[in-house]
Amino acid sequence: MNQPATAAQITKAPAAPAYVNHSGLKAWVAEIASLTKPERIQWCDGSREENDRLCEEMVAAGTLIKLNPQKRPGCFLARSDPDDVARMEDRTFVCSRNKEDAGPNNNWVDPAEMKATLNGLFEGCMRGRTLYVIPFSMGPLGSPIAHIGVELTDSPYVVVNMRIMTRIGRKVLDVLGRDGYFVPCVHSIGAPLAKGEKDVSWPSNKEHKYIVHFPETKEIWSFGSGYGGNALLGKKCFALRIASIMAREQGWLAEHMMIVCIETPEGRKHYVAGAFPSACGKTNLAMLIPPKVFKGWKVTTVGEDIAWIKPGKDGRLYAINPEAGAFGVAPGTSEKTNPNCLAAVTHDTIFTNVALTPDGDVWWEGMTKEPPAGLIDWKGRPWTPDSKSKAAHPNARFTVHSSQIPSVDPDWENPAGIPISAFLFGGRRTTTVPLVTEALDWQHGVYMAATMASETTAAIVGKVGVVRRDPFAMLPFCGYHFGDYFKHWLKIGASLREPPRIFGVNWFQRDAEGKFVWPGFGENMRVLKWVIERCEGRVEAVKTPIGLQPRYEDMEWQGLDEFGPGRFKKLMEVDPEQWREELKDHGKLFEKLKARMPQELEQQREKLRQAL
Ligand code: SAT
Ligand code: MN
Repeated sequence: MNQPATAAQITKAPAAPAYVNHSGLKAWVAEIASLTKPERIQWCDGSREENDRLCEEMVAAGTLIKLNPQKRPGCFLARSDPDDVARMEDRTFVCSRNKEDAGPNNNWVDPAEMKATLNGLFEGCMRGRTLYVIPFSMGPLGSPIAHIGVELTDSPYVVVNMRIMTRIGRKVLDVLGRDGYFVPCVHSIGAPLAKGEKDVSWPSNKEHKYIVHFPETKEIWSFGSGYGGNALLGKKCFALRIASIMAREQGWLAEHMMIVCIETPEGRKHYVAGAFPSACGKTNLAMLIPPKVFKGWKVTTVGEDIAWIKPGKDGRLYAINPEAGAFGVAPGTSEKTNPNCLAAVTHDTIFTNVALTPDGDVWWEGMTKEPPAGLIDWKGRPWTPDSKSKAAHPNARFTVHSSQIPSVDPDWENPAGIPISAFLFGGRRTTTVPLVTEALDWQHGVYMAATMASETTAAIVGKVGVVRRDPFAMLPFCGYHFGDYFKHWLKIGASLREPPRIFGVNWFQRDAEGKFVWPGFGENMRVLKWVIERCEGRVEAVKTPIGLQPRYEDMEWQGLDEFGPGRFKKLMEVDPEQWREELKDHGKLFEKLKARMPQELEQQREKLRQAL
């Protein structure tokens, strides 16, 4: 597939629009078209008209259901195939020339072998369909931190989602110019249509699914799935897996982090970036509304899933949100947990796999206490509270443009990025990990992040609720060996004059009855305020064997009366027994990564062992 198409093939392909000046891009599109054999090629200009036309076509095809314009203007519901509902980690590959470079954290296949497989699968795979060309920018157009990709796809659902999630179309080609660099991303649902064959509402390939990255050539090839991160290739595939490789080569960081701005009553702004695994509340944290007692404090949203971070000339780290929208988990989103998010999705939103109400609105578990009567579930079947399954799929999503989020930060598109004051790292842990712990220094912080773990969620296909090590919340997203990734973090930290402080957090501890101990959501502001005050050097901290913790009296407790010092102490507890177990598990991770583990982290582990 890397051989250029023959002249005959290229002349057969329809000409690109006159505004396309990039001959390399035109040749590549022709090459992929001659491999995949689509019925037609459509260059996406990113316009509203184009979007509306695609939506209309998808409504006619049954892929989208138009929601009630009185209730949700500009909104649509998509129902995916029940076999195509989440990212598939076991079908995701990093095909570097050397197996070791991909690391034990990635599935690896020899690149030549994988290319042969893909060549077979992509041969004629777009027959009867349209090949859409989507030029997209990850990051504000022309920002020195941004990068450009081009996705070729046979899914119109992908086009309309990419238009929300990234900046697409003509304006991107203007930045790309005649010979600018782009990351080539090829996607097919893998469901060619024979002449006269009737299409299904969510075509995909039941037999074969591949999400493949080639680090050396920075190519992305995805086959068989039309869902989320498997298909919207700007997101996890480019902005994390390929970008993490580019970042290492070029001296920056591509991270699975939300970014939030916290402004003190005196008007000092602090930007905090936080890494949490998929479906662990990054979106809620990024859109948090502080409890009433935080008079004068403001929280605004820069990003809710991914951060690209570069060292600035002043020795600080500057971050952008490479995305332009959110692809967030719907279930659990309510007036109580995330009012900003609910307000964002009142119009111009694409919902996927949520339930439909009789009056053409949407519903999901956790939206309201009582489900409305007459629901249709995500599979299109009538649903009542007595039904055995959920009305919305647990990984049901909304796609919404960031500008619709009421709390969006005025600088969310600042091309220079915003300076980071602190990093948070948090997993979903029922026990062991305290509410908040500050690292003693950068190296200790890298150790904390490298050893974080979380219980798995419905965002990935597989078993839910299993504790697994998920370093930096990047386990499914780091495009190379984790040992090298840790070294890269250590190196970046050492180069900074003002490195951000690093904190470990855990909102998810449960008591013996299985109830959450910490109320979470807006109340997380109490932790964030302490984090900010630490950054400003205004409060002391208590040293424990695993790091620094707040004193009870330094946290704001007004309005959370049930939290006396006793309960707080429980939340902050470092149980030596549990931590010795934890340490053993850290050891297992390090053992797996041994070939490339940095010495510094081994030393950190030894220090922790002694402290315990
Ligand atoms: O990768 S997705 O974008 O589908 C969702 C996630 O895992 O965060
Ligand atoms: Mn994510």
